[in-house]
Amino acid sequence: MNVNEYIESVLATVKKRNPGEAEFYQAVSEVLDTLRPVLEAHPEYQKAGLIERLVEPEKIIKFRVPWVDDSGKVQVNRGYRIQFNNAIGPYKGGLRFRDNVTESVIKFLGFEQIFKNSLTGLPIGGGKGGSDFDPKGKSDAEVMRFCQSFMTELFKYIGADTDVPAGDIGVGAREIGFLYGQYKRLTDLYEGVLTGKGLTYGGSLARKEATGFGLCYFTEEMLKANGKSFKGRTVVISGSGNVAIYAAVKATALGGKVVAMSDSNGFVYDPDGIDIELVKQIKEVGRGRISEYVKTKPNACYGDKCSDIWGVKCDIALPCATQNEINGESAKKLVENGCFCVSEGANMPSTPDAIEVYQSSGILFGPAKAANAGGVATSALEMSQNSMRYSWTFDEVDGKLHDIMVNIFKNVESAAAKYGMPGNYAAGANIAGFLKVADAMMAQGIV
Ligand code: NDP
Ligand code: 2IT
Repeated sequence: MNVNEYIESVLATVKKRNPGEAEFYQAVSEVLDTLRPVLEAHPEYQKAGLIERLVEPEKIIKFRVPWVDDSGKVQVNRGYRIQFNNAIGPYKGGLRFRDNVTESVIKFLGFEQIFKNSLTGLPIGGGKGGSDFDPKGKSDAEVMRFCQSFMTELFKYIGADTDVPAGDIGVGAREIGFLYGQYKRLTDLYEGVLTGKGLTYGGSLARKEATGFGLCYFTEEMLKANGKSFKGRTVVISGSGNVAIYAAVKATALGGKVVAMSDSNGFVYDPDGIDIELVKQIKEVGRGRISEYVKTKPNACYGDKCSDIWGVKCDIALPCATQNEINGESAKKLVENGCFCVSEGANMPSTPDAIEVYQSSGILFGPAKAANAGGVATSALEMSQNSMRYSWTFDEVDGKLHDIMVNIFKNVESAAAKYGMPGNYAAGANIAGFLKVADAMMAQGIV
């Protein structure tokens, strides 16, 4: 079987074995498509059935999460933890709480996490989990009861040296606190089993900022390599959660002007530049809606369709909300309006059609696996600090994060060039992330 036939046969098996799981299939085919030259150069991978093993999660844990709401009614959600690959370290990856979470979504996220975690250069394997529970609109007491029920099952499968979950959409400091409290109660262990913890109980300085800051460090490096920078550039950032807010902070600090942000209901455009403190107040403190922004900003306007944010004229777009939020049509709008760089804070925010538009129009494209790896990298730094029973200062962690992101860019850039696709950072990220995992899997035998 030649390499093309090999890839086609693996994809056919993925489709058959995971019926209807569109997001998972999308993530796998995007990666395999870019690995052709690597598989040509390394026939031993095919012989060892490496790709067949890589696309099959090592373990899928799926469970009922019953809890009682404030009115006394019993609610039932579904919990997941997918331990995808631990060739290079304990499973590591976030938990997502959102009503649209399915096994396919967790699988795509877990699969991408393998390569992202490898790119960080730190010893962490790939995993992801979550639930179709949405904390939005729930009371703190309801969120706590849900988190306690979720952890009552999950704790059996995780541990500081086994599998270390963290946050993602819908899981922030509040949820991590409740989850950690219940883990400790069930196990009597005070260990670094979760990252993104509060600063008083083992959290790392700069973890909250890390994904957004890291995204901008990576993007600045990519811009620099192409003779550009954030300075004086107009920036559009989708989302207004953890990643989006700190991307906005850093993009502004690097000289960019952020003019639009969004949530799942709509977007705001502020020609004077987004007031990030106000966004923090609305979203982090008030858990409110981005539409509230225009109440205090008369020059700003609100649009009630979140995808219309891609029609706002900008130089640099940083999608930081969710998967498939930029389709081919939105990508075309970005290009028509002069956008020259798209760098992904969210996981898989661009559809395959959108990526084709970027590539055919020569846009600088920073793929999620590389561009948003700063969050999990800093989670790994939190694990190190927990193991040492020590804490680094903000500047120490931020400095390490910066170096990690610069290194990721360099590795991605050189892998793309080495395998004949210079400037194709999506291919470079997949290849550089894959090679370390592949090498470890080869060394460890057929497991
Ligand atoms: P948050 O829950 O803090 O924020 C999510 C934001 O995205 C909110 O503004 C939310 O709006 C918006 N959003 C969610 N779903 C949709 C949707 N279907 N359409 C439009 N907007 C939507 O999550 P994070 O900021 O942590 O995560 C954002 C993205 O970054 C995700 O793709 C995540 O996987 C990725 N990521 C996160 C990392 C982290 O460290 N947290 C690390 C690496 C990647 P609303 O307020 O209406 O819900
Ligand atoms: O997608 C991601 O990399 C995250 N949600 C962060 C995972 C982590 O373990 O910090």
